[in-house]
Order: sequence, then C-alpha cells, then structure tokens
Amino acid sequence: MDVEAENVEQVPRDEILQLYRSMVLIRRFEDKAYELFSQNLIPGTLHLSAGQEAVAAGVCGALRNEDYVESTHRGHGHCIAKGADVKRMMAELMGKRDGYCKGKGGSMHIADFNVGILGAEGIVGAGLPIAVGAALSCKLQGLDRVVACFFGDGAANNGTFGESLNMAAIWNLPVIFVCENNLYAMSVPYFKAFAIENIADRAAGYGLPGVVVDGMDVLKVYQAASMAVSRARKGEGPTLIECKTYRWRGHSRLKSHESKLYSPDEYEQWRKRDPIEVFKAKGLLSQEEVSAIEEEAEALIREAVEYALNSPYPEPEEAVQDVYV
Ligand SMILES: Cc1ncc(C[n+]2csc(CCOP(=O)(O)OP(=O)(O)O)c2C)c(N)n1
Repeated sequence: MDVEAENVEQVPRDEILQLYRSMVLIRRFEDKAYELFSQNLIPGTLHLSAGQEAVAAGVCGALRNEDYVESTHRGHGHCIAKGADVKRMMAELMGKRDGYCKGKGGSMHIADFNVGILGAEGIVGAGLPIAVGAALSCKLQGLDRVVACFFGDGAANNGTFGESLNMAAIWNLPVIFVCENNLYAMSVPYFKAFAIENIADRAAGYGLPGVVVDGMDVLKVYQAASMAVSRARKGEGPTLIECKTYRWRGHSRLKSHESKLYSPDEYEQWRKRDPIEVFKAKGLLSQEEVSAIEEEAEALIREAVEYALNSPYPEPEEAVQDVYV
C-alpha cells in the first residue's frame, strides 16, 4: 500500500477539524493527568501518550462510531479519539465513583461499548487476540464493522502478535493492527529488541499487507487507516500499520524523558516533530479555528477535573461489587 501521496483535498473538511480536535484534547488530557498525578490526586500508575496523539486521532478518525477499538496500558488517547467521555475518564483515573469502572479500574481499564471501546489491557499483547475474536464475531454475525487494535513495539515481540496476525489472515478478518512504535518498551530500546528495521515487514510472513507510516503526521496515519478500513470492509482482510512515533514522557508515572535512557539529541529531534505542530504547519486551519478548538479542549478538561473532584470515592464494600470470577 502506498500512503506517501497526501491527497489532502480528498479528506473532508469536518474530518480535518476533527483530527485536530482529537489531538488537542488528548494532549490537554495527558498534561492535566500528569499534573494531577504529581499532586497525588491520581492513585495507582499512569502511562501517558503525549507525543503519540496523531496515531490515536488518525486511526479513530477513519472509523465509524460502531466500529471497535482495542486499547493498551497507554490508552487514554485511543479512548478520547474514539469518543469516550473525558469527565468519566478523569473520574476513573482519580478512583472516583462516577468513573467508567466506578473508580475501581483506573487508568488502564477504560471501556465504553456505546462508542466501540472494547477495553484497555494492562497485560502487554493481550489486546491482539481479543481484537481478533471481536473481528471474528463481526464477520460471523455479518456486521459491517471493523476492529482497530493498538499495541506497542514491545507487544510485537509477544507470542500473541504472531498468533493473532496469523489467525486474522487465514480467516480474512476485518481487523487493523496498529503498532505504535515509540522506540521503547519500558527501558528497552527498539534496537536491542529487534533485528529488523520495520515491524511492518513481519506482516508478509503471515500473508497480510504491512505498511510503515510517519506516526507524527496525523493525515498520513488517517490515510493509511482509511485504506486498511476500506480493505477490511470489502472483506479483503487484515492490515498491519506500523506508526513510527515517540512519547514525550517516560514509561509511566513521573519518570520523565530526562531519564538516562533517552539521549537529549534523540528527544529534541522528535520534539521538533510534535504532531500538533506538524499539523498546524500544513496551514489547513485558520487561526480562528485553531483558537476555537484549543479553547474548547481547555473547557472540556476543566469540566472533567471539576466533575472528577466533586465525585465521591466508592465505599470499601463496593470493592467486591461488579467483580466477575
Ligand atoms: C505480559 C506482560 N509482560 C510485561 C509487562 C510489564 N510491562 C508493562 S508495559 C511494558 C512495556 C510495553 O512496551 P510497548 O508494548 O512498546 O508499549 P509502550 O509502553 O511503549 O506504549 C511492559 C514490559 C506486562 N504488563 N505484561
């Protein structure tokens, strides 16, 4: 598949605005979550995706409301781009009763079937077989739906990666495997874990197309995802999209990029490719549109924090309610 040609004229205007809106809302959410975590208002752990917004926004922008996404431990962006309610997300992060899991799941367990979010997985690589199962279910029921499955480079070295790609290929399932290659799996850099340049090259070994995309360019991600979605809807089967991207912060919690793991040069080079700035530089939006979207995002995050702060904590006895064994 060739996604080099940027046919911006073919992208509907409202879609262009939506791509920007998604990225800005994700960035504001992640920055606010970082701040709240550092003030001890968010318990547990937190994996932030600032820097990777173009992947979530571009892929989810190519999906319909009824399509599905399967997310990861670094999943806030996927959920926001697919239409989750940031108020309920923020309440969940803070462990409050009005959160998506009544405050008992936290950052890694946001699901909302109304907008097609099947869930996020704390177990690396666990989402791939779930996505394949969901796609099989769509196919067997004759539903015109596709499943986008996000996972990291680390997950691509998990056995579930090979098993899932193989099964999706032999059964021609409507699934899009989206690898967010942010160059690190916790503290392990890509070059120490892979002997190949592109994870997308592995697709050929399973019999599906693999495509490498600039994950800092939301339009390129959107176009690659749109092609994969269209293939899946036509019954032509799965696609693997590898998005080359970078996270601004460390793996989790407050560990930052200033950790010795990252070279300052590498960090600065990627910072220059901030997906929000890359998109603005294309000149597709007027200054008024940019300001309006940024103000709207600020207001939504302000409301979300207020909602979460005002929500009560669950009572201790609620810990055993809604638990399935
Ligand atoms: C099966 C399993 N092994 C190890 C872990 C611990 N762990 C959590 S996140 C992570 C790194 C995942 O890296 P990657 O898939 O590249 O995603 P990223 O964190 O870069 O978004 C690891 C090893 C886990 N949660 N599950």
